[in-house]
Formats: sequence, C-alpha cells, structure tokens
Amino acid sequence: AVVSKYATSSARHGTLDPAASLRMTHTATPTGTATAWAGINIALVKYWGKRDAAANLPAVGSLSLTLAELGTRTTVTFDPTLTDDRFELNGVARDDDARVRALLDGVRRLRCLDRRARVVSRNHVPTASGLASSASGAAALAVAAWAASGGDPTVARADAAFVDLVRRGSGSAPRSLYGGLVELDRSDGQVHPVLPPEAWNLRMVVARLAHGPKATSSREGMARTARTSPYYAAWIAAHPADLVEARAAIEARDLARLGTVMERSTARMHACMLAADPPLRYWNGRTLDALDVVAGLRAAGVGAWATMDAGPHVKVLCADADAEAVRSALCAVAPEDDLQITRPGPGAHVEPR
Ligand code: 2P0
Repeated sequence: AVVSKYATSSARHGTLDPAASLRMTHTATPTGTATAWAGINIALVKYWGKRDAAANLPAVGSLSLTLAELGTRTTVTFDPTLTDDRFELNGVARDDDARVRALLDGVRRLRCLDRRARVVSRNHVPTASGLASSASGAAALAVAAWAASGGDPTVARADAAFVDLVRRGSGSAPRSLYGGLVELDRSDGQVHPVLPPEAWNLRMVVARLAHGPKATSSREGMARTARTSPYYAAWIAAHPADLVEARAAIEARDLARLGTVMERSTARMHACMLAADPPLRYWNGRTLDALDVVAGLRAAGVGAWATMDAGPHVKVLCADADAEAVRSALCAVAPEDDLQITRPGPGAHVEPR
C-alpha cells in the first residue's frame, strides 16, 4: 500500500526540508493514472516581472479569478514500461517540451518516484494566445501527476514545495490551484484563496479577438520590460496599493470598485510594456474597439470593466445580471462564436475515472 507521510507542519512553515515532508515512507505503488481539470485564471491585479528568474518568483503580487468553462484537462499515467516521458497536447506529440519534463521531474523528486509518464493534455482555450492556457496547463499537469503518484492534490496545494513546482511551470499557474478569487503573494510566491467561486455572482465575458499564437511569450516580454522599460520601477512601486484596493473591494463586494482597480492595473501594466525597447504591444485594433464598447456600456449605466493580458483578447468583468447585455454589445466587435460568458470556477481538481 502507498503510505504518504505528509508532515504538513514543516511544509506549512517552509522551514525544514519541504521536500522531505512530501516524500512517501514506502516504495510507491501509485494508482498509476489520474485526470485533472484546471480552469484558466484572469488576473484582476496583474503580475508582470520577476524578482528571481530561476525560482520564477514574481516582482509583484497578483489577484485573479479562476474560470469554470475555460481550461485544460490532462491525464498523467506513470508507466513502468516507458523509457522516456511522452507528452501530447491537443492531439499533437510534443515530447521535448522542457517545462512539462521539469514539472514531471519535480513531482518524481518530491514523491521518490522514477517511472516515466505518459501525458495527454487538451486545452479548452486557444493555446499560447494570451488566454492563460499556460497557467491552466501547468496546474492541470501538476495536479494530475501528483494524484497519479498516489498523492492528494488538495493537501499539496497548501504546501510550499508543490506550489514552487507549479509556479516554475508558469508564474500565474498556482492561482489556478484554487477556485474563485485567489491571491499570489509576492513575498514567498505562495497562493491563497480569497473568495470561493459561489460567494459572488461575478461573470467574465471573454472576447477572443485574434487567432493563432502571440508574437512574444510572457516570459520573454517580462524580461524585456524589466530590462528596458523606464516605467518598470514605477510599475513595481505603484503596484501594492492596487492589491490593497482590490482586497478592500472584494471584502465589500463592491464590483465597481473592483472593476476600477482592475482597469487601472491593466492600463499600468500595458503602459509599462509599451515603453519597453522595442515596444511590447499585445493589443490589436479590435482590442480598442472592444474597450470603446465597454466604455459605451458604462456610459449607459451597465457595470462592465475590461482587462487584457499578454494578448489582444478582452475580458469583461460584470455582474451575472449584466452578462447577456455585455455579450450582446460585444457582438459589434466579434462573431458570436468568439464570445463567451464565463463564471467563477473551482480550483484544479482530479476528475473521477
Ligand atoms: C497575469 N500574465 O497576472 C499576467 C498578466 C500575463 C499578463 O502571468 O513566465 O505564463 O511562466 O511566469 O504566468 C502570463 O505569464 O509567465 C501572466 P511565466 P505566465 O496573469
């Protein structure tokens, strides 16, 4: 039998050897296979920039909403007959993906396992387009691999060593480990649930405004911004106040206040990127058209606030009751197939076989 000796006290405080707390006391006879779902998360207060590239520690904290309908489903099988890891994404073999290997190696290290894995993953969101598929991808992979090794992911997500592993996969991925509103702490790169998905009737209307991958990866974009943007120091300095404001808005369930700080954080992040050399512009013309639509909705009394990440797509935060009005207004800039009303969703979890 698998005996997982999970000494949470040392792990929680991150003092002793965090890896030791995750190791199993007996040789693993893993359940072998597990499937996990992770929703994408959209930052309301943005993360952009790293204070430690090796550990992928963020230069700023962040606060996000995990979504129910968009995300990644991944099956991991630790297979004793394999001599190498296998990875398939959306039906295409990508065996040499370095981030997938690194994440699997991390799970093997923490779980004292040496079997290779077969990983089959599907994104229910456009890949690498600036719609956060790297976050849901890393979270789903980590949770599936952890469960396939016989571990309990709901325990692991509170553990510093596991979260470090997920964050190395993608800086925003730990936020997908929890549902609803989630905060990632700058100080230790750990993640904390702020409000469960059912606690507030929020909606995020997603407008997909381009097809195909983005030109510059977030990782490269962040490095360039930190190296060349004269506004980078100001972005870092002004950022903590946005987190304080967002927490207060959530506490008060004040959507207008939360939407306002989200738009401000978005504008400051993109201003900082635009000042990089060469400039980093993830928006396209339709991004601006969508922002005009949102401004028009607000002028007409509809509570709607927009945000953009490392891509041209616009995500509009609103109340449940206004979501249909927002979606239909956005028909002016995108075909119906590229618009979706999404809800707050659960954290990454194992799905029943
Ligand atoms: C965010 N983004 O907070 C910000 C806003 C994009 C813009 O986190 O290099 O895939 O793996 O840490 O997490 C996207 O970047 O980058 C991102 P790495 P990640 O959601």
